[in-house]
Amino acid sequence: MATAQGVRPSLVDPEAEGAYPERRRELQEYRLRRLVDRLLAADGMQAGRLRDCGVSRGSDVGLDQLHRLPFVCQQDFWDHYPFGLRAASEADIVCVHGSSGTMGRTTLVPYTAHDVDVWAQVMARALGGAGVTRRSFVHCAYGYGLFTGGLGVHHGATRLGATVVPVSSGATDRQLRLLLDLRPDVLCCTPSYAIYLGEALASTGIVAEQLSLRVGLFGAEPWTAEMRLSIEGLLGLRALNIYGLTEVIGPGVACESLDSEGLLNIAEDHFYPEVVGPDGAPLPAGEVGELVFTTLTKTGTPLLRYRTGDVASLSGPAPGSARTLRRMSRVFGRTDDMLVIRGTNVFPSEIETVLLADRRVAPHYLIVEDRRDQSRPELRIAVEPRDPHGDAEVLERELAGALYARLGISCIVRVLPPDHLPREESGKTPRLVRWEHGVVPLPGLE
Ligand code: DLL
Repeated sequence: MATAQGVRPSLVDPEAEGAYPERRRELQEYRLRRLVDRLLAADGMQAGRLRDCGVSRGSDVGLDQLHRLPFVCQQDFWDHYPFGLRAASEADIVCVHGSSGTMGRTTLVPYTAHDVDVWAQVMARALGGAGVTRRSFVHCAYGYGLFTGGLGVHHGATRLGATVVPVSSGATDRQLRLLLDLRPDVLCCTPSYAIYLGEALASTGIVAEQLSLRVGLFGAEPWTAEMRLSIEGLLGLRALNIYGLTEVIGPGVACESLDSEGLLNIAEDHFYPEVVGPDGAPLPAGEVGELVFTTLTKTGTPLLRYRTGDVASLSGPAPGSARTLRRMSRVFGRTDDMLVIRGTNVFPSEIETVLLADRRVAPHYLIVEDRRDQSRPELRIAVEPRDPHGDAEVLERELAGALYARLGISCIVRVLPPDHLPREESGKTPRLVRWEHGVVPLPGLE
């Protein structure tokens, strides 16, 4: 496997990944109609909404009129907790996955054997696009459990015939030992855990060149180009972005490949993407809005027009690539984590871009939205310096200046001592905290 820029990894499923776009659209159209028939037959909440729109069979709908069909959203999962959106019979469900959701409420999603098969297939494609082959050794440090990260990568790696080491998350000392002893070429984990692992390695005096890693698939939380550089520097690999969500399937909905030019190829033969504005109206390619997915082939919990809350844009296929799939940008943020500070809209990832562009800043930060005075919200930002002996006051002043120049708002920046910010060893790292009353969420940020 080569990871240099310009490498074109072969397709795992040429018929699906390399189909003529017109041919794929016919397939999507056909699958959409069958999906609508499945939803109507299940006679659940989504069937009711379809009938309210005058749809009584699949042949009533087409991709051109998709925007007229009703949405489904996370609140619907909560309102019908635990399994109210299930469309298959109980006997056909083979597993349940879940996420704690962005508002801390659990969303549970039942999968059929068919869904798991689709998942393995799209994950195998994602890994293949990163140059992973049957000869690869995949160190999977996503959590195994209700969270889809660990098992999703696992299904895809075994489908591909690679060797997967199901290390799961946490127990970092053991992870380091396995990275050295088993010499995997592929690492899969959250980007924040990749940083954590890289720093733990560096603290033991091991340099990236002593590792055998060549590529990593990092996702499950937002990250920026600046974070990518940090990970690549620490671990000596090519860092690719993988996206997905439990409600739709888990990881594998979209993934960068070595030749996708920084955007993520969408498995759009299974997950039909749209981007909509705040009013729900579809936006043209290139415009940034909320991602919406229709799960064309799922049977356990099929979803018509699921509003993800994730903010991104759509693009056509990578020019000259054998992959003809449409691509999506990285996720810029979530509709529910967009901060409105004194009238200015800010996504936490824009703040990350500014912070990590400064080489004096370590890739750890926390944004505190201070709303104790509702009429004058403040952003307080904690960072850690790479060099503990640097001038903290100068760094604070200069970062505040850079944030003002980029975002147009003044922020209070505090440089805290190294290792002062909380690290998450077993999952997604919270980067944003709201402070409405009580004591400061992080000492030193007052
Ligand atoms: O995070 C699935 C996953 C596992 C994706 C491993 C990639 C790798 P959930 O726990 O349901 O599923 O969380 C889904 O995480 O709606 C996004 O807000 C966020 N997310 C996932 N991948 C990315 C990414 C998994 N690459 C929620 N960039 C989604 C930014 C991401 N955000």
